[in-house]
Amino acid sequence: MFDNLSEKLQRVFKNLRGEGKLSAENMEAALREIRVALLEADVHFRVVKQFMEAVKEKAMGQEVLTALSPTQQVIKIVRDEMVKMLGTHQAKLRMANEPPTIIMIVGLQGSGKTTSTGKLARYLSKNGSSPMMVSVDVYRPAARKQLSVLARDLKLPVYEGSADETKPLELARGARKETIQTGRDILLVDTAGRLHIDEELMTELTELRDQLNPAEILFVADAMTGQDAVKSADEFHKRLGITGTILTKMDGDARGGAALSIRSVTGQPLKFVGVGEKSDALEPFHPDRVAQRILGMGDMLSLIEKVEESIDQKQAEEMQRKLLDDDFTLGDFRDQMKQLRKLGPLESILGMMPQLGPLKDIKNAKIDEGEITRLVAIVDSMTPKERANHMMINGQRRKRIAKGSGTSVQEVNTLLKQYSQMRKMMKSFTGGGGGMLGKRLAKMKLPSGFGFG
Ligand SMILES: Nc1nc2c(ncn2[C@@H]2O[C@H](COP(=O)(O)OP(=O)(O)OP(=O)(O)O)[C@@H](O)[C@H]2O)c(=O)[nH]1
Ligand SMILES: [Mg+2]
Repeated sequence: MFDNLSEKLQRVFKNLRGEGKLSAENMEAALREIRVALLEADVHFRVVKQFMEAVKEKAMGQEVLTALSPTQQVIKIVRDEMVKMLGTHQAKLRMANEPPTIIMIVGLQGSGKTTSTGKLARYLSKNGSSPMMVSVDVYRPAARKQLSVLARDLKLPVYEGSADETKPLELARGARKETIQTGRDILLVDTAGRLHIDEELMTELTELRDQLNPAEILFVADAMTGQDAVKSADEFHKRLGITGTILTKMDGDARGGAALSIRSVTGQPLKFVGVGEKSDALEPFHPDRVAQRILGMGDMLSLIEKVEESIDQKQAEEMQRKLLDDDFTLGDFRDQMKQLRKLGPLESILGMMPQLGPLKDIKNAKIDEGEITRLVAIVDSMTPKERANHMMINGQRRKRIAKGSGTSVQEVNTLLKQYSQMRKMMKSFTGGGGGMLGKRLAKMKLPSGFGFG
């Protein structure tokens, strides 16, 4: 569904990455392209405006993670804002304090209310609830029949109503009573739809709402109808106060932008998406996963997440300073190793960093978990003085350290050699003559341990 948008955004990021440096101009250009991509994907213009303002402000501002390259930062900002636009958290269904919880399903004709009622009943019963359904669509005889058939297939109860219950309010009242009497905890109320929002429908829905006091009023929006879905969501919300949206027909080929706009426009979360006609084609809506899918940069995004999770910003800056001041001790070396371990397998990290091109060979460094653990043990067996000054570690001391760490003198020697090499290498990167690579690395401030081996 988001194929087009996804493709365009990825192109923007790819172009950005191609630029050696992120300047105000290419940033402007990238932002312009992102804006056009969103509009073309049918995202509501007001939402686009908000989105772009937020991205711009952050991108130009100081709110940056120095462990990421400038391009990665732009991607991160766009990702964060996208998640925000979609709702940040997965919105759970609200439950009433006292059962039964009543959920009203509302929306325009043909949006998928009845289908979604069945899907939701199935979902709830699979998740430990015992739902009851009722259709209060008294205008089309087939409408209630449709829900009964669905319920029968699902082997879930539907309230059929008695002969004297001919009005929506009467049916709803009867259904609620039946729900309580049969010990069910949730009542799903499928309501009638109209081609357009009209007074009569709204009055009926507000009366139902006032009588039922529902925990949820879910607006069913047909993703295929684009901005119309956004507009009617907005109107339903103003008249009725919806508590969330079910977005149907996400399996279709709509551009998807409307889907991205409803939450921002109504202020109410997207709770579920319908992805097919069958009863099991309903998914809870996960803003982060959808953003991920749209940006289509799984690897880059997970790297960003890993860096966010595991790199202590202060520590990284401190490390940077130490490298520059030639103050990088064995203790720091150990700490870097520990950070590397938190980041996960070295190869996968390096694989995720396209701008490390010239450093690709380091992939062969092959530092594995066990090795890091051994290195850490060796450094731990040194005295603070030894860690501060590796030159003092003579043969006698090496023997002691090997014994203390359960390793061999050979391994201690190797570690010391690698540490010296790394210092030399890092110094050439971060010190004056480091050239392009050094400057880049310095800017990224990633754990420098991978220079090792
Ligand atoms: N592909 C696809 N089709 C869907 C989805 N949800 C509903 N439909 C189809 O949309 C059509 C209308 O669905 P209904 O559930 O009858 O819609 P409604 O809102 O109850 O319609 P009215 O009661 O007439 O207002 C049916 O053909 C459904 O199979 C979905 O997520 N994906
Ligand atoms: Mg219906």
